[in-house]
Amino acid sequence: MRILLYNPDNGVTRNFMPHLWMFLLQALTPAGHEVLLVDGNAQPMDETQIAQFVRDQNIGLVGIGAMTRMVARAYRMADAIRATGVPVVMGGPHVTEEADEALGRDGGPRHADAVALGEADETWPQIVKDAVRGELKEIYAPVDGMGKERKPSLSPYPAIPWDKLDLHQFNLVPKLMHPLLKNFREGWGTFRIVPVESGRGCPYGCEFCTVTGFFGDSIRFRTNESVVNELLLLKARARKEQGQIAVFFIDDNFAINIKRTKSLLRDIIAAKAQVFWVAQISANLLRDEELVDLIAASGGKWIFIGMESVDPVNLKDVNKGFNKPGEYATVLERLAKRNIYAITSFIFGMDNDTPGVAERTLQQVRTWPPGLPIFGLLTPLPATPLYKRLEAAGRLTRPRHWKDFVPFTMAHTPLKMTIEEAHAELNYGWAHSYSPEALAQAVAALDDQHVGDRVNVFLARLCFRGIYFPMLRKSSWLRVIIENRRTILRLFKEGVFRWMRPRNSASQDSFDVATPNVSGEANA
Ligand code: B12
Ligand code: SF4
Repeated sequence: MRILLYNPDNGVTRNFMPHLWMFLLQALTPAGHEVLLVDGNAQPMDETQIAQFVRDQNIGLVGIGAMTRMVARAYRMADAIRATGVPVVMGGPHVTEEADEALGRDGGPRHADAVALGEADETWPQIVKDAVRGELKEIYAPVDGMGKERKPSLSPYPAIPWDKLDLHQFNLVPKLMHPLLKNFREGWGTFRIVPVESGRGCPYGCEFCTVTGFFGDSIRFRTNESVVNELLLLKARARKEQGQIAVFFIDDNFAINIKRTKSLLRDIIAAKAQVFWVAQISANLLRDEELVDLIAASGGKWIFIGMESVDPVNLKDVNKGFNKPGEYATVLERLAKRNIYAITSFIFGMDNDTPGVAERTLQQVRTWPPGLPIFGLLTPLPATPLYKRLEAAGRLTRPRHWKDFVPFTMAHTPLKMTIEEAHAELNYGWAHSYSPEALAQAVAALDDQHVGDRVNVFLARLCFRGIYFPMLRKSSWLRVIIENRRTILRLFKEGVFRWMRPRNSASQDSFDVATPNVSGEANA
């Protein structure tokens, strides 16, 4: 059977990274089937096109995964596919919480033939077998013989054949630039950000977050060896293609068990498996100097920190009191000292927020080493404690907000400002952090750093701008490039100047040249 795994586009920007679930389910598909992957962010299709694709490719089963914000789009695509007579299975966090909605048991239309609840690592092979026999059940739940929920242990973990997969649709280097860039330094003909997980679960239970409910509060880890082997495979592929691969460790809190994270990072260093990587780590775990040393030595370049608010009252309200705004600056400086940058994520529209919250937040951000501030609105995602609290208090203005999804629009009224005021704060945060002046300042603040680091920060800011300001058309990119021409020209001149200078042996551009020694254990 030919199976299509499809991820709907988010309608705002081209996603910079493919979704892990597709590769994982592909690797877990029983032998004898062919699995095609289509990510709508990289290969946009409308309903007619996907139905045609399914017919042309003789697809026998379609799997669709979606977050809440993409689910309305996912349902429309599923409807078009089911109209061709091909069954659709849906999975992921949204339909796990709202299975009745997907199956049309809530009085609305039916969108899926079957729903995979929770983590589908163990149920997917059964789903495929049932589909072959034409005997799909409506619900697949990961349970043991006693009917108790069972979480995959991640050990063993399926080997994703990164060396053989067709990753064409996920190359971030424009085709035209390939011949020019493939011979630049160690090769930049392709650049891909690849999701890798080293563990699942988070015990913190922040009120707005789906993760603790979905993955559970007990954490499961892959073995170090399995992660290291995956990195080596990715590194070898990048080299073969004269390109680059960076890894996004998608664990919700990559350092949740510091001892284990250090041991993994040491193993990565010892195996020379370093690639540049990004991970999410909460600020409280970055107090450990040795951990931060190991992050730097193992290739860590960007750390995503869910700061959420600079107001301790807000943090306590959403059960994130372990974040201490007073230590944010110290943590960021600790990272910056090692050329590691932070993606600092903030939420506006919290209950203690008042008009002016964006400027108050930016006043703090401006005192920190430059990184990537990003902003969102407090969103009641289905089944989260936040959703339940707001529902019980009668505060939801759009209880099924995902059915009529509007990006960056609140679904409840904050306590101390109006919905419109919250939207204005969000807009202020983005506009003042991603204007050409703000980008130029971020680059200038790194004047004492290697030009590669400045280019890194600048390019990342350009890409992250697209989270909020639609960047789907080539003309939007062109406009942004023109607006930022002075900074681009400056970086270009410096880059050319540096490129023409002979390379010194301690170049920061490649991990193959020198591996810093960390606490004397790097090569242990
Ligand atoms: C990486 C990531 C991202 C990446 C993008 C996604 C990508 N390209 O991978 C980035 C950083 C861009 C991102 C952004 C956002 N994200 Co995000 N992200 C994640 C994260 C950390 C990992 C996703 C992952 O790969 N997980 C590991 C895989 C194995 O798990 P999985 O995807 O759930 O898949 C398993 C099952 O769900 C199931 N399954 C999934 N799909 C399917 C499909 C079929 C057919 C079947 C059978 C089974 C199945 O099987 C898989 C194996 O068990 C998750 C948290 C988490 N731990 O999952 C949040 C998460 C998915 N993100 C979330 C959110 C809210 C967002 C944002 C809206 C951020 C925000 N707060 O504003 C944006 C919006 C993205 C956009 N514009 O498209 C929420 C989604 C909640 C929800 N109900 O929708 C999550 C769960 C985190 C949270 N705080 O609650 N995100
Ligand atoms: S620490 Fe992060 S992943 Fe864990 S519950 Fe809080 S927001 Fe979710």
